[in-house]
Amino acid sequence: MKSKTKFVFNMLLGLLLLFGVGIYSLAKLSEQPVSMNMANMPSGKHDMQQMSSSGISVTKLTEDTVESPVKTFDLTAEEAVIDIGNGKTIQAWTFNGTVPGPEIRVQEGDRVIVHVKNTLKEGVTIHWHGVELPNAEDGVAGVTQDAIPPGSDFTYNFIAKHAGTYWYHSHQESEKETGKGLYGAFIVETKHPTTVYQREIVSILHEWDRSTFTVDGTSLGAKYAAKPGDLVLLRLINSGDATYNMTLTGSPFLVSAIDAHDINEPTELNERIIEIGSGQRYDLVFRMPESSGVKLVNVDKNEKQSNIVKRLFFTSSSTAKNRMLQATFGDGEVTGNVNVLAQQPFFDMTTYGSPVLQGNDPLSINAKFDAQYDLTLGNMLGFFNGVFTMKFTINGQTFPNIPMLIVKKGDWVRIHIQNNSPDNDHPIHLHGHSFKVLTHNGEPLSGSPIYLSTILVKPQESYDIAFVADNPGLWMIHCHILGHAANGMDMMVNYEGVSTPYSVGSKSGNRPD
Ligand SMILES: [Cu+2]
Repeated sequence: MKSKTKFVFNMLLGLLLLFGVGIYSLAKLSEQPVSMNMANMPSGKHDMQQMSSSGISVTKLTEDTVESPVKTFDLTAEEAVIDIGNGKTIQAWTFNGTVPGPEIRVQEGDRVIVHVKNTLKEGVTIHWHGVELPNAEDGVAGVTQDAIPPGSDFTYNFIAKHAGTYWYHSHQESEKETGKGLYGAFIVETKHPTTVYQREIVSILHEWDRSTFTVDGTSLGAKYAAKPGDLVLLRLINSGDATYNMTLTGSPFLVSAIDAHDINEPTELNERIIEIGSGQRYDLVFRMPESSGVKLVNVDKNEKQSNIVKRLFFTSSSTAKNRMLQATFGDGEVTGNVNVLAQQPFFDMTTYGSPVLQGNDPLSINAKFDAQYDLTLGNMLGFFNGVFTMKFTINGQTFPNIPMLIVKKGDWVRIHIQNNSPDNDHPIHLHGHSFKVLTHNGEPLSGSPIYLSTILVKPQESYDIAFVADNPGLWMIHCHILGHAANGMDMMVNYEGVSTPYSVGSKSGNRPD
């Protein structure tokens, strides 16, 4: 080789090597530590960090010993082959052999005792989504407990304090395990019913491999018996990742509760389209017509096509547009025209129902807050835990580098959430608390007070939310599109002075998302 050619060749080789080393070290640098203690995450407030490592352990934050009626349940995590219709069977991970798992139904004030046995080959937990319970019962692997190992068991013990629609799911590798079927409904009945329903129906919406959609475990369309004139309470739960655009046709309806919180003076809606974010629950009330049926349908609002990057790296954030997601009530024909539903407007929780006197609900935009935080949500291509992928960020960072929010017991906390992702919904879920929605895109709410445990933040939208820090512990706040959570979008809300003996990472095998 001529010396000049050789020189160029060597230089190119050197550059290539440098590039390779660069990529390798970027990937390496993004790898998570083998063991992370969630009480000692970066906070920017060093003194408080010290306190949290020496304070009360989450294991001590258990339910009071007060006497309550006891309801006991047994759940066994086990593999089962599930027929979801349309010729498709799933090698599912189940509780007690069914998907959804058994409905757990108790009364307000009951002590709920759930014995969980794990016969799977991997660890599991149960998280009680939306339930305000003591931290030790929250079921987050590596934060409030170790994942229940194969062949072992674990008992959850808490009092169901507030009536409403909730659900449960595994919070060990939650994207995989909830996706495979480890979920079910948790219903807390009110002790003082003000309305008598002739029918009560629980419908869980789920998706499988981002391609098959089921209502109540079937893609064939669920069928529910109901008689003419029946007043029906329909509890809708989104256990999937996508946002579901759902409406009822054939009867006007009320949204009586969202995320287990009653709406004040709900008004009648006709074919209004409800966007149900992952993890959210909507209670709908309708009366069966005299001779026709009622149908629950998924509506395609002709959203823009997902772009190539999204298709390559992550697709399930797009809105589910699938006719499999439907259910019929009663035997009669449905009178509404399903094909024109897409032109109906969206339901707007920020103007729905009536306000209450402020004295009865003091959390407001004018209240004095002890702590205020800004969370800006986004996504970008990059290395996350050693892999080049679409990562989902809060304030530009990914788990575990997102500084935790630190609160004290009794604090009034306000959080501003802005979604800067160009086309990803982010349903943000706070564990252990309900929060009040104060503003939407800077505008105060004008209808009923809205309390949620998961808020669907659409692209370019913002919300202010507020909560009272009345439940000490180490609590996750994360996107409930579990694929986003698994790619970085989760962080902690930690009370000062709470520690955990558990850790997240490959050493313990605890992976909450
Ligand atoms: Cu998200």
